[in-house]
Amino acid sequence: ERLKSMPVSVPRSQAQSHVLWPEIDRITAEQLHYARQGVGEGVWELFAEDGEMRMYKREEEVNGLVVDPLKAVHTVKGVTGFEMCHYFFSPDYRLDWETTIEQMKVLEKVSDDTMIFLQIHKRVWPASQRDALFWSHLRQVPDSRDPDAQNIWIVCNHSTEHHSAPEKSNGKYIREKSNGKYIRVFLTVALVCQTMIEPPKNGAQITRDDLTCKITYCSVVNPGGWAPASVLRAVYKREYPKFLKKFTHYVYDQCKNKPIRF
Ligand code: 18C
Repeated sequence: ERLKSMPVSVPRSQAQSHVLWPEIDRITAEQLHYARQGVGEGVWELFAEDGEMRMYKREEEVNGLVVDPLKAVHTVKGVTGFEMCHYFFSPDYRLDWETTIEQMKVLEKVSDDTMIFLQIHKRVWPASQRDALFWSHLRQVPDSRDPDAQNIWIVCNHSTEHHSAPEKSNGKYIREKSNGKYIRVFLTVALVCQTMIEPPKNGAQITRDDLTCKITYCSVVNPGGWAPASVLRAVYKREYPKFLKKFTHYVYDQCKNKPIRF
């Protein structure tokens, strides 16, 4: 009885005193909820499939700009949800797996689990080059009702503003020469990962063979300015599957000879 009523202890983020905290907290919770909803009911259209990976989209436009929401599910053996989220969140590994980036900078380290990033992305012909400024937050899912909750982690990325990189002039803070040529995209992205453990027989130690990571990746990117719809759709149909395959292989490779981290 006593155990039942004990709160699940999830460490509180040190980012709580930051001005962005209410927004970070709210959007992360919303994205978690959204990620956990399935892809049934015919609203989502499958557009890519490879092994365990499935990618779905919904075609949507806002003021003539393509903003198709994307939802992907994947299952990867041998890694934990924490490991996946750690490699997705940390700036140290970003350039190892992120192939759409030209430059990346941490504008502010709010705390160990919350940072503000500025990224310049590769240009896609014939559109203008894009940049993205967003907060990124890593957390363990605090939900005491779900017995598996301790095994769920989320990284949420969401566009924001920052005094050190106003729109249209930010390039100069990374690059010597800039004339404010970047169009800023607006993004909301969530990576939610759950570790499933197959209990080893006769109480043996858990090894990587006993682990399966269930991944959900959700993304909405508003291109922020003119971009031809057909090119944009062709780009994301190619780039999202490429990303999820490359990223998950990368994490698998990084982790395979290291101790398991939950
Ligand atoms: O989630 C991912 N990465 C995170 C860390 O970087 C973060 C970043 C999100 C990416 C936002 C997209 C930025 C625009 C990119 C411009 C296009 C670059 C393509 C280059 C190809 C050589 O959350 C993983 C991201 C996975 C890949 C995303 C591709 C998204 C395409 C969306 C198109 C919208 C931009 C319009 C550009 C004009 C195209 C005609």
